[in-house]
Amino acid sequence: MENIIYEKIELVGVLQVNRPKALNALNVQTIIDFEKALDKIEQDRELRCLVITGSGDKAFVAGADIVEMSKMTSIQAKEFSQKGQGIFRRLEILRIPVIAAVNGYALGGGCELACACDFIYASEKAKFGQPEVALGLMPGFGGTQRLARFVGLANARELIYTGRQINAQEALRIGLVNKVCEPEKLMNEVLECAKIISKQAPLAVAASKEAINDGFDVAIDKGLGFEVDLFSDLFESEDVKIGTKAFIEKTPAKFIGE
Ligand code: DAK
Repeated sequence: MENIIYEKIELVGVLQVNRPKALNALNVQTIIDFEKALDKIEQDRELRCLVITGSGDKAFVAGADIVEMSKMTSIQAKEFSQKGQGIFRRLEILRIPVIAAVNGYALGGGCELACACDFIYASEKAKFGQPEVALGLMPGFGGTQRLARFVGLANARELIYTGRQINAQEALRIGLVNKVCEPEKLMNEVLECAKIISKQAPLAVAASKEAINDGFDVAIDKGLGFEVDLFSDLFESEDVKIGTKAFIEKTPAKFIGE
């Protein structure tokens, strides 16, 4: 893979978008490489958490590749948009949590990529924005749908209609990011959080993710129904026995993911 670096640190996958010369902008090749990495990640039953970040110290992802986009026909734009949306959706419904480690610019498709993750930690140097309207475009990788789920409709509208950039502190204030870290500490903080997630019962974490995602858009009674079903299903797992027994015996639980 030319534009994606993927490595595993114990049970945590780290996927790095790697086109630092173009501030990690998503061109067609990067999207293809991303798809390949995701194929591998989806099949890895050992993984407990995925972290997404950008190469270099300047950008997470500065958006879709504007140079490439400027030459696209509307048919190519549709294919590009569908491919990008497909990847982001796969991340959103991946059975393990995905954390965005935003180390710099997260603009346009970069902000949309971060919003397709479960939550975001940012470096003090991070900048977020949806500048598409300044290019005659609109968000095409889910920004009109997902940003509001992080920051509410009014904040999302303002960001999308003005195209303005916000810094990490403002992103924290409006709920786009969970935590702001010193740049050199960002990855450690994210990996620390991923490690804590990795120690929990994987089926329980996956079921929680599914209930949160599926329940978000439906009437509360329907969402609570999803929770009941997923909650009761867990009682068929070994990990419930392991977790509850460990609590009673006052020993640490060692989950097996079954
Ligand atoms: N695409 C291509 N190249 C980019 C890029 C991008 N998005 N962002 C930066 N680069 C390149 C620059 O052209 C420059 O290349 P060279 O000139 O060195 O060859 C290099 O990265 C370094 O950037 P700068 O020299 O500009 O660095 P600065 O520090 O001065 O500025 C910046 C950093 C992030 C403020 C600036 O680079 C910038 O404004 N970049 C563009 C940010 C942006 O507008 N991003 C949103 C892109 S639009 C859709 C699907 C998806 C989308 C839309 C529709 N469908 C098909 C419906 C998504 C759209 C977007 O994401």
